Amino acid sequence: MQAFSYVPARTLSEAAEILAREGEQAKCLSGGTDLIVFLREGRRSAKVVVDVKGIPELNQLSYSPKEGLTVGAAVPLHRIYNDAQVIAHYPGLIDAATLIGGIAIQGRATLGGNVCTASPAGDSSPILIAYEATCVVASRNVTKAIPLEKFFLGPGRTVLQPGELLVALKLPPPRPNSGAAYLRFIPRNEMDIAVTSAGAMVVLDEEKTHFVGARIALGAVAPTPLFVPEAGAALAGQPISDEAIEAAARAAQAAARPITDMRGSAEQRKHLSYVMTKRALLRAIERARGG
Ligand SMILES: Cc1cc2nc3c(=O)[nH]c(=O)nc-3n(C[C@@H](O)[C@@H](O)[C@H](O)COP(=O)(O)OP(=O)(O)OC[C@H]3O[C@@H](n4cnc5c(N)ncnc54)[C@H](O)[C@@H]3O)c2cc1C
Repeated sequence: MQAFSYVPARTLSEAAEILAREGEQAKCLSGGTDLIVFLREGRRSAKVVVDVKGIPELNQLSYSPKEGLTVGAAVPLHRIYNDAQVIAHYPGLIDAATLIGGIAIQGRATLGGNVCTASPAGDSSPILIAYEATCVVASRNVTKAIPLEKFFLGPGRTVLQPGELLVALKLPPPRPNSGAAYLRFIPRNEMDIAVTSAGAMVVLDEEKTHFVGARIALGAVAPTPLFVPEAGAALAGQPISDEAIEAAARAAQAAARPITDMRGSAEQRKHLSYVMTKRALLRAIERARGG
């Protein structure tokens, strides 16, 4: 592995200062489950590795009915899926957090690192997009908020500029009568990367007979995690019916533009976009109805 200096940052301004000074040659380290592998394989290079796990803002995990959920970028997955508020209010996030790697990986890996790696197949992105997550991004001078669906540019590429880091992901409070779910298709039960995945969040009316709205996102079917607003639009205002769900699943399938690789063919992924969207929607509806 290429030699690098290791700097454990204690404050946000210290990290931002180093990132601004070192530019492209500085990399943030959270759990290291991607970064260390990438550095070892020569897929990333770094002169300075800035450990961000000791920065308080990146370690916050808080929920309020008014503000929703704040997940610091360095909060490991095990803290997220063991958190009573996340379990109660964001079950779709639990679906994803418990799927990533195995127990050992979940002890270190973070949602922040998962989205910053920007894998099209990353398991957290579809459900975070469905939940309308916003990225809080900071640099030496500025803090800004970016909707997650606008965060990705391509495989391994995000809108983050040299000198910027992800501080937290913010999810709005769950709407009344809403439910969400995340599912992925993999050939084995665990420790594998999604062939195709879907995250869905639905909002139902008071009677729970009609959709008020929905947000659907897919994984591993495009160069970035793919938000499909057409699928949500196919549901808005419609009665909950097989026809409406079918229309949304077909819209997701139409939006998917997958490639063929060692994990699956483009044709299989197109089909899976339909199947996984349907299943994620059915689970989200069940949860919205209290199931
Ligand atoms: C055995 C194994 C199994 C896995 N299984 C899955 C799986 O099933 N599903 C899945 O989605 N992933 C899987 N992964 C990958 C998953 O562990 C990572 O994507 C993880 O979530 C990244 O988080 P991290 O904290 O380890 O990030 P790190 O490795 O520390 O960082 C990842 C990237 O993000 C950057 N970064 C980190 N924090 C910040 C920040 N605050 N601001 C800006 N940039 C930052 C780093 O510089 C690096 O480029 C697996 C990995 C392994 C090793």
